[in-house]
This record gives sequence, structure tokens and C-alpha cells, in this order.
Amino acid sequence: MNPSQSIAAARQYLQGCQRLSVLTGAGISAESGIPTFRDPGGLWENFKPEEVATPEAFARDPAFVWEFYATRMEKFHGAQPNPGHQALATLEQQVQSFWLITQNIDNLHHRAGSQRVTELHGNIWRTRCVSCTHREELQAVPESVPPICQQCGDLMRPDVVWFGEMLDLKNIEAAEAACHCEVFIVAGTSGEVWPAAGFCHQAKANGAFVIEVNTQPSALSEIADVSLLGRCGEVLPQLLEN
Ligand code: BJW
Ligand code: ZN
Repeated sequence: MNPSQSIAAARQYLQGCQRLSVLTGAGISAESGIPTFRDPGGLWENFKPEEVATPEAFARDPAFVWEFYATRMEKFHGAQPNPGHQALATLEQQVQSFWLITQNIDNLHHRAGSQRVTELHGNIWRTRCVSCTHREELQAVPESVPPICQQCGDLMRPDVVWFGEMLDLKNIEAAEAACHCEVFIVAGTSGEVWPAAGFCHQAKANGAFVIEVNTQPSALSEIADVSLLGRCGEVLPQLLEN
């Protein structure tokens, strides 16, 4: 299939679709000016995941890990949702049953108007205590890091999922339910990280037609029925056009 045929095939499947689910990754926020992880110039070029994105790293050097997140929060704060996020918010309104699974912690899907969203890897604007059940919602970047729990005095950590940590069971259940769909769009993710990538495989096994949107082939391309090569902010809006 040439590119215009692929877009046409994807649109055709979407037109008759009652149950649509979507998995997004860092690539959908790239056009909002937010760096991805594994692309050239991505976060893992300058930081080792085991030094900023594991519970062991936080235990060793909470200030360093918090600096990493505080810098990213500033970037997220200044960013705006892009046409890719907006297209998914519009699709949610057009399909009877819709669910968005995102690996992103940047809150941009919510800010674009998406409502039925599972944030598999958490949200940067929430913190939780490492010792007690205290949680906080942040409006801005913490003034000093690491922030301290007002209830017990221990450290607050970003409410995100690091390597080696279990995902929230409720989120896994919601994502698994979303895998029972007719069409599954996977957009802007390398598909390298599990169990997130596994949801695309589950949807495929459940009989979904898988549409991939990515600037390059990914680990999920081989199970995609249609691979749309291009930017989320350009390709996703094209899926809406009739
Ligand atoms: C564009 C674009 C544009 C760019 N338009 N496209 C099975 C096999 C192997 C390993 C494992 C496995 N199961 C579990 C593991 C271990 C591990 C894992 O997956 N490791 C692999 C990396 C090898 N997984 C875990 O540890 C998970 N927990 C778990 O399994 O618990 C169970 C357990 C516990 C204890 C013991 C054993 C089991 C947790 C994973 C947590 C991941 N956390 C992070 C950080 C979150 C917080 C934060 O943001 O800081 O999540 S890591 C990072 O990767 C982040 C992302 O959400 C995640 C995925 O990255 P993503 O979004 O795909 O970004 P990129 O950069 O990889 O890709 C961007 C893509 O966009 C590219 O393809 C570009 O081409 C494309 N692109 N611009 C369209 N404009
Ligand atoms: Zn506490």
C-alpha cells in the first residue's frame, strides 16, 4: 500500500468503528516541544534510566531524581497540546466507545479535552509520600526539591511508574478492557517498554485492526495492519477527514 492508500484504509476502518482504543507514547508530545526518550536528542541520551527512573535511584539520590523531574515539569508547564492530542479528543466524541491509554505523564491529553484516559505511567502533577498514604496535586513546580510529606515528614516522590515498579492494577484492568475493541491506534511510541507495548499485542489478539502512527518503524510495526509514517500532529488529524 502506498501512503495515500494506507490513510484511506485506516479511515475506512474508523468510519464503521464503534469501539476504538488508542495507545500513545512520547512521540505524540514531541510536536509540543517535549523530548522523547529513545530518539536522537531524547532524554536517554543525557540521562541513564537507572539513574533517574528507578526506585533504587530515588533511594540513592532523591534530589538528583527530583531535579530531573522538576526540569521536565517546567517544560510540560510551558507546552501546549498539539493537533495530534486534539484529534484524539475529537475522535473520543465521534465514537460510541473510546478509550485512550497513554504512557505519557505530561497531562497534555487531558488539557486537549480527552476524558476517557488511563495514564499507565502516572502523572507528573501528582506526588505521593514514600512512607505513608499522603498524596498531593501540584499546580506548579515545587519550590524546593525534594518536597517533604506534610503528614509524616518523609520524602514525597513523583507519582510516576519507574522501571521495576508495578503498574497500578486499576490502570492495567482499564487498559485490558480497552483492548477489546475493533480498531486500536498506536501512536508515537517505540513499543520498547512493557507491559504498555503488550496492550497493542492484546488488542491484536482480540481481533482489532491495528493502525500505527510513527515517524519511523517501531517494535510494534510488525503487528500493525497499517503503518502510517509521519508525525502524529499531521497524520492523526487526517484520520478525522471524511
Ligand atoms: C513520533 C514523533 C512524532 C517521535 N509523531 N511519532 C518484558 C520484556 C522485557 C522487559 C520487560 C518486560 N516486562 C517488563 C519489563 C521491564 C521493563 C521494560 O519494559 N524494560 C524494557 C525497556 C526492556 N518494564 C518495567 O519495569 C515496567 N514495570 C513492570 O514490568 O512491572 C512488573 C515487574 C516489576 C518488578 C519486577 C518484574 C516485573 C515499568 C515500566 C515503566 C516505564 N517508565 C518510564 C518512565 C515514566 C515516568 C517518566 O516519564 O519519567 O516510562 S520509561 C519511559 O519509556 C517512559 C515512557 O512512558 C516509556 C515508553 O517510551 P515511549 O513513550 O515509547 O517513548 P520513546 O522515546 O521510546 O519512543 C518515542 C517514539 O515516538 C519513537 O518510536 C519515535 O519514532 C516516535 N516519534 N516523534 C509520531 N512527532
Ligand atoms: Zn508521609
